[in-house]
Amino acid sequence: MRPSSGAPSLSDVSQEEVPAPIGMSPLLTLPSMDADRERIEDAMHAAVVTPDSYLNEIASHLIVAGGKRLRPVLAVAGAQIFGSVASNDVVRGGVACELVHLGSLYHDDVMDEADTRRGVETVNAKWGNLQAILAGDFLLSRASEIAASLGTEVAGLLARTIGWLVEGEMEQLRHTYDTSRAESSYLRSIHGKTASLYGTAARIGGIVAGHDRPVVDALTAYGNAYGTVFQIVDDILDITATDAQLGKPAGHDMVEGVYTLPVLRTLALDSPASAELADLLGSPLDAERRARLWPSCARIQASRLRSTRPASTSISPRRAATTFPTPTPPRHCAPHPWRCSRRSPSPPELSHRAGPDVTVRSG
Ligand code: GRG
Repeated sequence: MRPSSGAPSLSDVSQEEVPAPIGMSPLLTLPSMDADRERIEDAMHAAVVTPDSYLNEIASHLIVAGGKRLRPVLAVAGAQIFGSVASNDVVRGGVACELVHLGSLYHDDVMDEADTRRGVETVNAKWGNLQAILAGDFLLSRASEIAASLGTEVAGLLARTIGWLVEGEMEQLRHTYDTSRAESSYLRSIHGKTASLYGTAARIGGIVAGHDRPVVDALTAYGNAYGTVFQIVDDILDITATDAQLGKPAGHDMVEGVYTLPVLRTLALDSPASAELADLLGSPLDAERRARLWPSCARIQASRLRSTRPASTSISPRRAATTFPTPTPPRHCAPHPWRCSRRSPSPPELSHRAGPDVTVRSG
């Protein structure tokens, strides 16, 4: 049914018309970043080497396939804010975070029964679920080993962050096919599953570089905000980008019952697009409802995340990063403010542009 509002159908807003989504992170344009990324690449490959050639191949599969390496990039950028060169330990700290990210992708692809990632076959599709789970565990073990070599604070922080990833994923799981999912649940989930690892990467960069605590805390807040925005953009792209642009199937989240911010905002609208979407979602899709999903997505694009709520409910990256319950660091970590609050120190002027400038606005 075509809505009377004149909202475009899929033929009006084809996937081809969507602009290429993946912009270059400003972090990658920092002066020394080309050389630093080579160091990161070498350290990534070195970290997963084992005498077992079978495990070697499986554990390095997604590393070879590519990836942006944003977590180590953030650690290095955090270490360099006063102009010094990042040490090898900083690079290794960032690599530990990237290995956690990678291990979580191995497990996530098993849970989702995913076939493609980074434009190649997933580990589970190529070798099987058991191999993917074990290789994911191996990546986590290597990450832990590196973190332990950097001291108890880094080791404790990384261990706690793995817990946050699981908590974020569990929050998402708890609300599968829940069309009345609150935005607070979405924000809690993306903080755990994505933003916390970015915050930890930036924090480890600051700790290992020996920066003062207020600077380390500011870097953590920056990393959390960066990761929050990153995930919101990722969730929008899941609806607006093509399979080729993503390197994995688009629209996957909605089909799997994971209702993210653009979907929740659309459902909250008093509009034909909202009514149509609500009719489609709420349970696993049969073939007929699945076929109607893309045209509905075109209308989500057309709605441009506008909601009927007043502008005061807008989520800025900073607000989004400060909305979650404060995670508690492990006991042996020095206490630190995990979110910006009036009591937290103001972030210092960073010597580079601060992350993607994205605000999700209503109204
Ligand atoms: C075993 C650590 C562990 C966790 C278990 C499965 C799970 C709990 C968590 C998965 C969390 C998850 C898949 C979050 C999504 C993170 C995300 C935004 C991935 C895409 O990151 P990019 O764009 O990917 O940085 P590349 O390919 O560039 O590395």
